[in-house]
Amino acid sequence: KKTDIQKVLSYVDKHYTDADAKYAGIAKGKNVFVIHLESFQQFSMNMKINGQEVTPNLNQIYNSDSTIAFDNFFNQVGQGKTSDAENMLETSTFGLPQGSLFATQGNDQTFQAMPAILKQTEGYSSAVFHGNNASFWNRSNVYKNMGYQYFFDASYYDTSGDKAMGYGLKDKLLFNDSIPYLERMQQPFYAKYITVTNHFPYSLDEQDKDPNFTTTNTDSDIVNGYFETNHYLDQSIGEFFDYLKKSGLYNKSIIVLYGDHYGISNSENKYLASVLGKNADDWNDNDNAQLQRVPFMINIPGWHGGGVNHTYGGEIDVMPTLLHLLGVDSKKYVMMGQDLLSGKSNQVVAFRDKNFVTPKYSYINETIYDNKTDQAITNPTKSVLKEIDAAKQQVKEQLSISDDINQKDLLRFYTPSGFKSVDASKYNYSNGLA
Ligand code: GP9
Ligand code: MN
Repeated sequence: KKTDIQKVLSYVDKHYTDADAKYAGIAKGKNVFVIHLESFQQFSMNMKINGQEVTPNLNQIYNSDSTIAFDNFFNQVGQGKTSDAENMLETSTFGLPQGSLFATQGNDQTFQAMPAILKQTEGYSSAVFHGNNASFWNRSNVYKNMGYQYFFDASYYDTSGDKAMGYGLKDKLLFNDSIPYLERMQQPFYAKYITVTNHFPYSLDEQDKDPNFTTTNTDSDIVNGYFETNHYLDQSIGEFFDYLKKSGLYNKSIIVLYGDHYGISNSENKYLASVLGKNADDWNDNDNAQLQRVPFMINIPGWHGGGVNHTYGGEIDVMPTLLHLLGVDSKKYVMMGQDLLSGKSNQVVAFRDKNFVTPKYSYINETIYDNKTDQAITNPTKSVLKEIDAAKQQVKEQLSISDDINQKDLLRFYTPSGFKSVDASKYNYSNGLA
């Protein structure tokens, strides 16, 4: 077991990327909002339908020079879906090859996660706001092991009648009804909001539809509904930003927004093709892979060095990127990802099934694709093969090291210097801020 963790630590050491001085610590001491955009994909950004923007508020954030936005950022979830995304963002390790880590191992897993690290290094308090029940994805147990101080789940809000649907409290109400709790939190805080309204099957109550927004007219109700719930989610973000600005919290905070995974499944993508200006007839596996892009943006009010960054990366890379922005020395933490702003990340994006995407090529179900032409390379040259083989090795190693850590609970055997193990019994989520 000692040798297992040694292997992990030498991997971590070899893959560590130093912060770029341009970004190191630019958000030090700020409150952090992490806004989880449920099932939200990158293609909706800046998209217009019938001349209207689907997500005008998110677009404004995306296009702002106070925002670092990524347009080659991929979701890397497996069967754990939302819970895998959360796990990657909080720990920079992957979900499991099968099932959900949260659900199967969350009760007594050893985590060295964002809330505990930020508490211990910079004195942050922490909370999750979510309109579903605490037991979904076993969150209440996992969050305690991650060191979350508060979890404001469905029981903290009025979810009666038409205030909730599908997976819980509607997003506009989640943001609005969380304010009394948020305002009592000690600053600086790390606050995560998990939205739910933009979740399959993408239906909205009539009164939640914007009469000024008309969606697509494809043969798929899923696709047409998707843009409507995208638009609702976007409005909820707009309302929350209005509140942040009015309350003065905005200038003391940074806001991280990310999409957790696809909303439109591969089988439905042919209906999406026409909306994206593509041909459904020659749709291939690489088209599906390229659609695994989701937003990742960091809005830093008062700072103006932003723009759209084209670095390839994924959810596994958020934690190292964020820690450096917050001025936290991250070298001693066990992370499978790399700082996307370091300029030194390897840009090989692993999917949970070992397929992968790089800036030049994609490797999907044993086929190599050229990203310039989107066509399969049937007779790869020696040099292409060499590049692909090297990337294949990297992906295999990254996933297997991550699985070793999680399946064997290896962090039991390693405590970063100065880090105090989380004591889950300290947390009780039923009494809020009392
Ligand atoms: C429910 C939500 C949905 O609480 O987070 O999870 P998903 O179905 O997307 O994994
Ligand atoms: Mn989800």
